[in-house]
Amino acid sequence: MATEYTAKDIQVLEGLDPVRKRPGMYIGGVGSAGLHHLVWEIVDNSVDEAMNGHAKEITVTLHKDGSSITVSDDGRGIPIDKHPKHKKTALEIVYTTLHAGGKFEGANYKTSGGLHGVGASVVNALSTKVVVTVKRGGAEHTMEFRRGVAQGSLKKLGAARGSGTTVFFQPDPQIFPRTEFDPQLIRDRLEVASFLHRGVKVRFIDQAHGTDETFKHDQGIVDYLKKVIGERSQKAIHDAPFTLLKENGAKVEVAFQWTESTDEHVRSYVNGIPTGSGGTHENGLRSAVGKAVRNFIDTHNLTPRGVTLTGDDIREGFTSILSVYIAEPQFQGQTKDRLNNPEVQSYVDQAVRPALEQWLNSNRSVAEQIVARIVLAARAREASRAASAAVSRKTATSGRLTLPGKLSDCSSSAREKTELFIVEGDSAGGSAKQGRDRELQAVLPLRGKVLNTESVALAKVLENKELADLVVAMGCGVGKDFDISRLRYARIIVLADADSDGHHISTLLLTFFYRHIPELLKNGKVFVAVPPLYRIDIGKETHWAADDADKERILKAAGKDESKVEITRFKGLGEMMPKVLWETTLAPKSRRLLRIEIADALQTDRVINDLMGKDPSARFNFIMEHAQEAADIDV
Ligand code: 0RA
Repeated sequence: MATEYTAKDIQVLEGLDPVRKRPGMYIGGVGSAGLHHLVWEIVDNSVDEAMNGHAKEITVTLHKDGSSITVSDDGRGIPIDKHPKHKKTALEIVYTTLHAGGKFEGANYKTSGGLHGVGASVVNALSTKVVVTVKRGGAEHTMEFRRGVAQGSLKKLGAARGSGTTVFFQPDPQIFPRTEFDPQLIRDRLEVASFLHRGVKVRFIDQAHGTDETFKHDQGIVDYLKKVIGERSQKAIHDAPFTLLKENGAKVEVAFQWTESTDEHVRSYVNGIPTGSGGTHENGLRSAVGKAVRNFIDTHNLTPRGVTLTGDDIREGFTSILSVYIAEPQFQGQTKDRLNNPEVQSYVDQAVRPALEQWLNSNRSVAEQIVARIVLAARAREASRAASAAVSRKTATSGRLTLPGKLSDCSSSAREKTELFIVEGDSAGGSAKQGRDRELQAVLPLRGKVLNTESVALAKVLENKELADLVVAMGCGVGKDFDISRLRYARIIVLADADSDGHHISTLLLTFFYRHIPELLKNGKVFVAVPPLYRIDIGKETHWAADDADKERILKAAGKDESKVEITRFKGLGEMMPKVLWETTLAPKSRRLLRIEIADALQTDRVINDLMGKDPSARFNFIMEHAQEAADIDV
């Protein structure tokens, strides 16, 4: 055979009619995602120019109408010389021809992949109007299209300095039911682009809402990693992240760091497109990290005794940014955001693994910190598994678990009505035990000190007898074994003295819930009881005051002869007669309960972090201020 043609050599050039007939085939659909694909496509062309080192600035303007956009860059400008065979400018060919083969003929630039390679012509076909302006060779030229059809030929506007491309487009309402762009979506995508392409200045002018933002990150994805860790209010356990940039069949760029957080977080991109459902590139990263870390542990005899490390242990708190560029990405899944190219897994694995091993070996103290973190994760997993195994074993054998000896459980098993009171101290526990409704209210007295769990790993937390007992009593497990459906009570109520010691205990318990079982708070299961501090007898009437302000208010309202008033200050819950405790604090009809909620997790997280180690009562006040009154929840 003389000449062999491969599919690659065949370039099918077509008119734009098919695009208008079946837009979904080219942009996935005509909903919001399809509409925004137009933006990504035009922006990606400018990003390509920047990626190849020719453009330094990209400006995206959302016009006042909210549904037309201009994208401009200071790159070389789309070529405007006439193509010898087609007798058209490259600009016109790019904008009016469907490139079934992917890249247009003679293009000597590497594409970022853009809209899976479909090109600017698709945007042109689906827009009522497109205006392309090119500065190059000392002059400015412009060309206009309507629904993909050129309106006359390229026009010279006049002399101009510099070079660049500006594209205006307006999506066609005949194609898109809604043509308004979402500025937040565009903003976020542009910000990500500025992270993925270090040093490129990306500006977003939103004329519809009057905002103007510029993104530029000289440290690229390292800056991105910092931002992601900060946003999730995590704390890195080592200073410098691992970073890598390598081209071996694919361009692989990665930055990661281990944090104190219990979850793993990966942001991945393929050709600048977010891959929210992961795929082969993420798998490659995962296997590389797993193998490199294990290898390091093995070579340095750091294997812990009594636990086997799993991949999840290794990646607990692992936060990373992964960006790959490949020639022909295949996407899969319902939202087409999972990478499916099998070869990419080994590209990433082979790029990351040796580099990470070397990094671990040449940063020994960091590596040892990471290993310690991993071993702790494994121990925590073991401990919480053991704790919940104990619970389910007991439930399975007797139907009732062997609960902590000091728990006075309720007799009813109607979980939707029962309550667990966590009570500080034995004497208070005694009063609560006698004063409660035995059918529906359980009492768990805490004897020893509650551990401050603010920055303590779960394994350590569960070594604390008081907290371990609490976990067993609640029955819902903790950490990865948490299962809210196994919670044995409808409400978990913290009952502590109205003094600063009591506040301290409450704070420690709430910190434990917040840090280690946040789901309980998210589901509104945690409450703080408000016991009275004063008993005020006015004549035959008895009033209860939660604090001094409350007392003043009662006295003022009564306005009676002071001599007829008798005030008793309770030193602690233990002093209260069981019947009084029932009436004031336990009885659903007359008590006050505060529901503790996480209104804004991020905010709460920051505040708890800030107050760490400071005056515990200040911390308590914060939590109480944000607690919701829940006086009238019925049982
Ligand atoms: C092909 C060749 C050359 C530039 C471009 C494409 C180009 C395309 C776009 C799309 C948006 N902005 C762009 N900037 C550049 C350069 C050919 C040359 O000058 O040698």
